[in-house]
Amino acid sequence: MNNPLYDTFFGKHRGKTTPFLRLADGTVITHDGFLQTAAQYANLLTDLGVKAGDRIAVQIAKSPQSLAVYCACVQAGIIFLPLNTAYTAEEVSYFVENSGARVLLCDESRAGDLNSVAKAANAILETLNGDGSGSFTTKAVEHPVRFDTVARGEDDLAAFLYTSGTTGRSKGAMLTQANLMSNAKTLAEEWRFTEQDVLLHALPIFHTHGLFVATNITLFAGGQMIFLPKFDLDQILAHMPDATTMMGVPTFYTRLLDDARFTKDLAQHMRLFVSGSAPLLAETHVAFETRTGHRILERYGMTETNMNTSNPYDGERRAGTVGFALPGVEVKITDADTGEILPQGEIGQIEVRGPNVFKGYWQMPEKTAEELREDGFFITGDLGQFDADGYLQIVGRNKDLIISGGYNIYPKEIELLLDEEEGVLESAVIGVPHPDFGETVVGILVPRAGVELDLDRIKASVGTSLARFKQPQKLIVLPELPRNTMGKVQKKALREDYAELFAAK
Ligand code: MLC
Ligand code: AMP
Repeated sequence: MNNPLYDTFFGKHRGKTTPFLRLADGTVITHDGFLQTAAQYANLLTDLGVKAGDRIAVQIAKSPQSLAVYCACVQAGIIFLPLNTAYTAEEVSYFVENSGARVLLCDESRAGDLNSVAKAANAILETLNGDGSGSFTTKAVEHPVRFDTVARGEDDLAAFLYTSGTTGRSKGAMLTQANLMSNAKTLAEEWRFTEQDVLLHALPIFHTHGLFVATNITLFAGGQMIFLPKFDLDQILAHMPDATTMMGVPTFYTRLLDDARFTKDLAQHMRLFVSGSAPLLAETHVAFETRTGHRILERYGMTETNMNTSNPYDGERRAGTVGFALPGVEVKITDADTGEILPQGEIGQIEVRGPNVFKGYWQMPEKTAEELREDGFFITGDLGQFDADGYLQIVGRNKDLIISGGYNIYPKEIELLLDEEEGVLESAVIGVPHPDFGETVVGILVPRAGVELDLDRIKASVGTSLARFKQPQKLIVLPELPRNTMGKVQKKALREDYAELFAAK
């Protein structure tokens, strides 16, 4: 059957007994073994009544099995919707309802919480744990290890990744087969990935970076991954000698540099280190080169577009920049008011167009129209400029967004919750510099007249709704918020006031 994404990433590895995944405990999973598990899952999902074009929501720990669910979805034409394992039941409930997911797959420990979520959304709840056990596995092993691949076209949807918005509610970015294939092919070629490569994979696989960049490139090139459940310094150091490449968010690199065991010797044989998802400080770039002799390759992307730009593999990897537009991708800097292209060197909004750019937000045509122009250019919400040699520099954001350890956090979502707390008149949530996460969340609260706010209670209260990584690390009480003459809250001033809050570790 013709299913370009399956054929390009998975089908071509059928029958190969070569290693695909190496686990921390030494277990090796071959390409064919992986595909057989995925085929069992595809059979089971079909048995459960899930059809091509349906969605399944997946909130499970990273494991070979969870990756096989992705493969099963591609093979059966089902739209894969991975979710951050830190999301609360309240957060998951929104994604399941909004996407109309037919199945919700979760860890057994969350089943109690999520049962009612699935029920309310009319979805089937199945469990799959980090060790591969669970109701999903028990049922899947009864199924054949071959599945008739469902025919799909390049324009068909392969995945939804939810991304929050400045208005609070998350939007499901619809990614097609062509989006994923074109980007994986381009990146594998640009970064010279081959079947000889062994990628040290410690990123989560519920986001673009770990799934669509790291994994898809490896699948495309036919290489292997050392597949670690999460970033753990000891494990990274232990497995680096067996790897050729690594991808990470800046926090990975600052943590490595903070450890004296990370030496030039340990990194010498590595072919490539890639960074993205958040700004890599120029000083980290320089410190990394000083320590290891390697220049980290920084690239720029986002959920809606996969990767847009990259520093060159050959040629100068310039610190503080995200390089050049990838082949086939157009990048322009425009005036936010007029949409006109600005002269080289001027700061403006970054717009991108190419086969990597998503199809729109699920059932949100107005939101799609606000960000995706009719001519195909996507308004990223990032601000940038081209330097004299054409390298793109990201200088800020036109959107109210905090990036903490590579996770996006939209202040509006937190402000809406804080504003509902008893005694709170209004709130402002800002990102301040943090030595480990790059930025972290601070909430500023203005109490109603005469009220003394109980900050511990407020923290606990928002904690029941919000994933841990979104929760303010500090709440600060102010009599009023700074505003400009138009009445708009001056977040820049607040960020400046609290810039040093987490300065020392
Ligand atoms: C974990 N915690 C975080 C956090 N990650 N807090 C803020 N920001 C984060 N990113 C909190 C936990 O809630 C917990 O809090 C404590 O830190 C320890 O948890 P942990 O699980 O042990 O954390 P750790 O393993 O240290 O995780 C940090 C991290 C991880 C940086 C390794 O967050 C990570 O892997 N980030 C990568 C994110 C990513 O893949 N982004 C790509 C998005 S795609 P407490 O209080 O309970 O102790 C994208 C497009 C593109 O942006 O261009 O790539
Ligand atoms: P997400 O919506 O989670 O995919 O995050 C995408 C956002 O991460 C982009 O819009 C940028 O703001 C940011 N980002 C990704 N890569 C980089 C980078 N190399 N440097 C600075 N910011 C980045």
